[in-house]
Parts: sequence; structure tokens; C-alpha cells
Amino acid sequence: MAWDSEHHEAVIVGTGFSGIAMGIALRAAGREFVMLEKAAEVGGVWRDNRYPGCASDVPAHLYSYSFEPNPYWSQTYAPSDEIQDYLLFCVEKYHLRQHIHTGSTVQQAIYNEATGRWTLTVASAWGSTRQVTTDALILGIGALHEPVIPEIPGLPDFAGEVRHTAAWDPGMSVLSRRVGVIGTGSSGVQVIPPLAEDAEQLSVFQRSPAWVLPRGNEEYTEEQVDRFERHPSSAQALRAIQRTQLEARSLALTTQPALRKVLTAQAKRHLQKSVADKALRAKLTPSDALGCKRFLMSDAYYPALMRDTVEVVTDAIDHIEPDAIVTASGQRHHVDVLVLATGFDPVGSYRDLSIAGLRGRVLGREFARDAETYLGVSAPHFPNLFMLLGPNTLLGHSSEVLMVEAQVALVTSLLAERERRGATSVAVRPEIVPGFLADIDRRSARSAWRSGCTSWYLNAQGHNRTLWPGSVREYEKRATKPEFVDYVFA
Ligand code: N01
Repeated sequence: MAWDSEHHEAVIVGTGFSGIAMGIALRAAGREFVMLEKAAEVGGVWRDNRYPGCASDVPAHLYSYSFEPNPYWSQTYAPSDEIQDYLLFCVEKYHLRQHIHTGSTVQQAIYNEATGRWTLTVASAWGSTRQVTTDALILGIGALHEPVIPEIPGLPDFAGEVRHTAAWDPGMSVLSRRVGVIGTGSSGVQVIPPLAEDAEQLSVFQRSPAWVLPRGNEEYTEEQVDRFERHPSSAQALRAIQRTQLEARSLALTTQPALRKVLTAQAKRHLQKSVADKALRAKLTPSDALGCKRFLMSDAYYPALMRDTVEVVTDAIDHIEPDAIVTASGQRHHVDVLVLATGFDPVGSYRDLSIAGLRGRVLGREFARDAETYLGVSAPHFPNLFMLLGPNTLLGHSSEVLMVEAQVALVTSLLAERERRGATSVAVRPEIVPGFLADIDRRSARSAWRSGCTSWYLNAQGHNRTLWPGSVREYEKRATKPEFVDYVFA
């Protein structure tokens, strides 16, 4: 669509779950805004993650907006294409298309203290750039968006196809091909079973085994869908049950290690029941505590690993040759297709954007040192900047969509309060951020994810700057009833 104006009340960057929720809220508040999306379509991770087997690992009725229940989910855990369809539906239903500029990449944003405005340099897909100003820059750029490409010697010279799970080519077939998968996290555990069915030979390169719980996915029957449609309260009741069950997991991961033991026993039983081969079972038994890294849920993963055509390689990868992966023991594993299920860099999205706040502070550089925020939404020295799913607001236990809705409510309140006071800027008070982070550190110290493994949850100093260390309920309370004294309105 054509640009109407060079200045906007608000600019939302990104059109995934969080950007779309923010757009819906700004429309409801009667605000003028645009949404900038660098890709050709909305959807964020659900547009990009199209590998076979990709699905949410949070039940669909909970992994959707509270204000837009969907009675038509086909199964407990929705596949990625259903979630993408849901987001497309929301964009149309809430009339967001007219606000969205696809093929628009924000290259730079500079804050002007005198005007309280951000000036953005936006590059279009066809090569032109233009300047846009705004009173509120809202980043919905995603935390798990920037793929990690491992630095393995020889990888650039691999002659076959290489695919990160987040950049899948839906046209790629592995039928009668030898496939190597590096990585056995949430993405790996989903992509391995369908690949194992089709590939001639599948080599799974596992650096560390993960804890896997039974998934218990079920397709909803026509009668159930019909009931959800005709009696929305039944879908709401299901959502409430799912929410309560998953909230209990936050206790297991944080203050109640005894509950972790229950989950660990469940995961051990799952492994014992699924894998008869003792040697394979030993390879698949994690040495770190459950929850230190994200625990996984699958009923298909272990059976896939037991196929004759699948091998689990635990020897470290030494280097890659044009047609093989060579491990430290010198063994060559021939592969035609290499799948990288190697995860994401949680601050990568911020590093690539050049966002300059007060006194030339650059957000990506600040975050590379330490991702200091307040409630993951505001960063000190960056007025009129708001992050959705920012640092310390991911969950290891429940639906991110709940966090998104709380953050959207917080941003909406801050903008309304700024207006009510006749101010041009709102910023978190820098002096309250150290206390907030000290509390995160104190609570994380007792958590599963600080129990001794290395993971992307922790930064180089070993601080958790990724996860929210409490319940969703607590975060919702803090975000939806903001303490305005924590902010400077100028
Ligand atoms: O990434 P990960 P992911 N050599 O970082 C291994 C969300 N998600 O994409 O454990 C060898 O968890 C690495 O090994 P190790 C979800 O929030 C959601 O799977 O570090 N191996 C690990 O096994 C999730 O938490 C859904 O020793 C290397 C794997 O790669 C987040 O995304 C689906 C390596 C990376 O696992 C990330 O999950 C998928 C190397 N050089 C993802 N580098 C749904 O809800 C890395 N590894 C659908």
C-alpha cells in the first residue's frame, strides 16, 4: 500500500503474534499507526518455520488470543500452518492490512530528545529508502527469530542442500536421500520423525540429550469442535484448565524443585518405555537437570530414533566435507542433505537493528553487554521505545501469547498516560532497573535453568536474560496495573 504520511503516532515493527496483537489494540484505542514487516507476508516465526512436523508445543486453545478464541483447532497442539492461518484470519478480521507495509526493513532508528520522536530509516524490498518519524516505536521483532548457524569447519563447502529449520524449503524432498540433522532441541525433536520416515538414512548429531515428556496430542472430533463452536464457554474452560496445568510447571522450574522430580520421573519412564535398546537409552539420558534447558514433548521422537535407518551420533562433530560430516573419532557420515536444528540467538534481532537512544546509546550494543530492561518492555535511556517479548519475558512453561497480551496492555496504558499528562515522552526510570534485574537474578539463582548446564537462556556472565522467573499471573498483574512512578513522563 502507498504511504500516507511521513509521521505516525506509532510504528510497530514486525507482524508476528506480538505485532498483530499490538495493532489490534492500537486500532481499538483509535490511534494512527503503521506496521512495518520486512518479509512479504505477516506471521513471524509461524510464517518462517515450515519444516515437516512443526507445531506449537503449547496447547492451541491457550496458544491463541484470549479475545479471539478459535473453536476450529484440529488438535491439541496446532501445526504451524494452522497457526499461520489463524494469524492471517486475525489480520483480516481486525482490519490490519491497511496498516501493514510488507517488504519494509527498518535499518536504523534514532531518538530525538528535543521532539520525543524516533526517526526511522526504512528500506523497501526494491531498494529505495525513506525516513519516517514516530512518537512511539514498538518492536515486535521476535526473540526466537535469528537462526544460529554453527561455526563448524567446512560447513560453507558442503555440496548438498543445507537448511536451517527456520528457513525451510517446502519443496525440498528427502526421499531416498541421506540426511544429517544437527541439533536435538524443540525443533530437532519435531523435524526428526517425519525425516526418518522419508530419508534413506538419517544421522542425528546430538551434542547433549534433552529430557522428553509424553506429548499426548489428540485430534479434536467433529463433536468436540461443534461443542467449542456452539458453546464457547467449553473452549474457555479447556483453556483455563490448560493454563492452570502449565502454570504449575513454573513452580517446578523455579521455587519447587520437588515438582521437578515428578517431571523427571515421568520423562525417565517415557524413555524407558519407548526405547528398549539399553545402549541407545544411555545415549538419550541427559546428565543435566530437567528444565535446565527447555524440556521437550514428543511421542514420535524416540520411535523414530529406533528405526534401522536412523543412527544417533554422540561423537562430537570435527568438520564437514562436501559430502560428509566427520566426527572427532574420524568417522565419516555421508549426507546429501544437512538440516540445522541449531536454534536461535535471543538478542540477535536487537543486534541487527541500529537503535540509538539518549546520548547515542545503541540498543544492540547495550544488550550485547547485558540486556537491561524493566519488565522486558522498556530499556533505560530509550524513551518512547517499547519491546514485545523482550528480554526476561519468554516462558519455559506456558503460552507466550499470554505474555504478549499483558505487554500490549502495558504499552497501551503508558501511551494513554503520556497523553493524559500532556507529555511527549515516557521512559523507565534508570534507577529502578538494577533492582528489577537483581530480583530476576535472585529468583533465577534457585531455578532449574541455573542448575549447571549451558544454554541460550543465560548470557555470557551466566545471568538469565531470557526467561520470566515467575508465574504468568504475576507478570500480568505487574503489566496490566503499571506503577506510573516507575516511569518519567517528560
Ligand atoms: O533450538 P535449541 P530449537 N554442534 O537452542 C544443538 C522454540 N521452538 O530451535 O543442547 C552441535 O533449543 C544444541 O545442542 P546443545 C522453543 O521456545 C518452539 O530446537 O546446546 N549441536 C541443541 O540440541 C525452543 O526453546 C517450537 O548441546 C549444536 C540444538 O542444536 C526454541 O524455539 C518449535 C550446535 C538447538 O536447540 C529453540 O528451539 C521449535 C553445534 N555447533 C522451537 N549448536 C514450537 O513451539 C547448537 N547445537 C513449535
